[in-house]
Amino acid sequence: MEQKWSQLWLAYEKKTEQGNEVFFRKVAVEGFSAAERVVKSALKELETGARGMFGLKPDVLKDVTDAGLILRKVQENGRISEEGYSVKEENGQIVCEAVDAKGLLYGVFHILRLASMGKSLAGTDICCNPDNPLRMYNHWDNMDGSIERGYSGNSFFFAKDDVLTDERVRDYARLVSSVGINGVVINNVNVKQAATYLITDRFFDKVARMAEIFADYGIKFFLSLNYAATMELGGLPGADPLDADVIAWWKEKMKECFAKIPNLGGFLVKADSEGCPGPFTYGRTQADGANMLADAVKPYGGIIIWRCFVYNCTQDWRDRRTDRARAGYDSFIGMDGDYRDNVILQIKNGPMDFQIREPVSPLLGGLQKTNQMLEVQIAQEYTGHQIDVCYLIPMFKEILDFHTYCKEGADTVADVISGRTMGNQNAGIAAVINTGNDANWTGNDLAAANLYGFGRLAYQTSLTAEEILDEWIPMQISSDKEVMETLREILLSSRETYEKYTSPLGIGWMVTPNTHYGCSVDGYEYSRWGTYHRADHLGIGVDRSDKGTGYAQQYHEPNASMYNSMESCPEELLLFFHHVPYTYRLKTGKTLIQHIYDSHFEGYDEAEAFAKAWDRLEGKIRPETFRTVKERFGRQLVNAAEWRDQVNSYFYRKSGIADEKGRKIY
Ligand code: GCV
Repeated sequence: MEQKWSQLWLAYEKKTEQGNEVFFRKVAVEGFSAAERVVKSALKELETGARGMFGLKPDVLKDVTDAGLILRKVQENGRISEEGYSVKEENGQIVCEAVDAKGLLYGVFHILRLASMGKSLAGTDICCNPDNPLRMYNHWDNMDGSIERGYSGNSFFFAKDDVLTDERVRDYARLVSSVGINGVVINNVNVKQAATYLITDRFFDKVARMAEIFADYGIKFFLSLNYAATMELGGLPGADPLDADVIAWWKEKMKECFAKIPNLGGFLVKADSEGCPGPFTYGRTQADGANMLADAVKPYGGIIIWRCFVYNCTQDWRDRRTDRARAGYDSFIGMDGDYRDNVILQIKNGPMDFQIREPVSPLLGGLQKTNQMLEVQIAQEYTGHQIDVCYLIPMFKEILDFHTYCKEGADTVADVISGRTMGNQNAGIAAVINTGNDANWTGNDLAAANLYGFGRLAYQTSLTAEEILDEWIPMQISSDKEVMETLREILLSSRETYEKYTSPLGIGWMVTPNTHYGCSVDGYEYSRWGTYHRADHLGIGVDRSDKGTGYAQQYHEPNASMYNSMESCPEELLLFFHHVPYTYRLKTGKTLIQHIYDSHFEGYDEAEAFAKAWDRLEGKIRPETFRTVKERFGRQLVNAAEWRDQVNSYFYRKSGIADEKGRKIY
């Protein structure tokens, strides 16, 4: 049957050149029950891959002697951990070992990946264990089918206030488990209307059915909760986390939820944020709210993932003492160590909101006795709406590699969120996902590199951005050498290019309010959202040093001092931390204003070069992909030109300083 949607990197086109098919003819399962649901999925995946690549259906044998591929259960042995696997070719047989079925499934996907990349399986000898216990995708899907910050169609989980459980959900589960994702939150953190009822009989049956599809692929199922459900569903007058009736209601509700949805892992909660209710309303702390829910899910092994995106979104722009960047830390740091073991605080990578460049949130590693999870966004809300190309894995690598100085020897963000710093298991990484029901899932075909790459990075943090592309490009786009090289070049520089033509030096924002696509330099400048650039006729940037809002002091030393001084502050974040005169000389010797001009001209030129390089690949790429990506490059160019012209004209008029190179500025 012709599928209505693409299989992305699981498309498995014919790949006979490496002679890998010998391994796929006969498969034996040893120690695992072939009837176990995740093992069954692993065998099914092998079958799909073998059919596509070699046109054959593997026989499943009981005896390993004749098998080309052996799937073997082993005891935990210091080499392979839970959800880990090894793959080794021995005397013409591929042996995949794992201690549990999830590890086995990941091992099978690894074998398929190598074959699909066109690598020979002969001589394979690898062992992989996941770096992060929790590796999650967060959907911001609404029950009417819309997706908050979605740029690739509508939801494939919901439509018309109902839950969908069709083959697309299964294909989604296959895709994300193939890159190692083990948890999915299906609904938007802004839980309203029908979504509040996901934890009631109105939807339990369908939700449980969907959760079972995920269970087949070793994925735990999570829901976002409405913190005020006690009022909206329970008829109680409030949601005070210390109120006995509220506590009792949630206890009963959780008992019901875990009974009705066996594959439920727990809940994600956005509280006291952007209009969402929360414990602050009752004079309680974030810990009070999170702990109350954590106690209710504890008997069922559930976890509460509590978001730290808490800030005052009704600030007065004239108020220069309130700094949105400070808010997350100020709201959570005082209760470090007060959270239950089954609470995880989920922290956005930066203190603001997924800008093209922000410093790492000081809460990460600032908290030293609390479970932490990193939240990043592959939905390109502020990074080009999946119209503009923006490969985000290099940014995520930077974040993970950042030294927080929280503990000698294990202080990077990667250490903190993997559990290495504190020895905790409830930790991990989540991404706000970029999918929708477009046939290609991600709007721009090239945005699938982020969908693929995030999962791979979450599983194996040491993978480089280049290695991830070397896996993804040949599987989904083409293994042609010129295509590989061109795409590698475009994708690896795409984040910096986007930064250059939008908002360099860490200033961020300057986007069209609400939609967050396109330039509007002052769009948010005189509004309540707390996202200012503070440009005047002399300079630009926000003073967050000890003479300004004091935000830089939220970091451990030596980061606090580094950010505090204009001289030692990394220049790519200069305007995030300092208000800088246009005449200030950067390390390149250029003045700030000249840097702004140059960066925007360069950014546009680079985007133009991407479009031209793509054009040269015509005939080497599937026509549909070629055409749709070409169309997006065209739109990216229009966007880049608008940004360049608006930003340059704005700062030319503000500063009165002309471009040294005399280029066209309006
Ligand atoms: C889901 C930003 C986005 C909102 C989003 C919010 C959040 O403010 O613009 O759409 O809401 O972040 O992360 O909760």
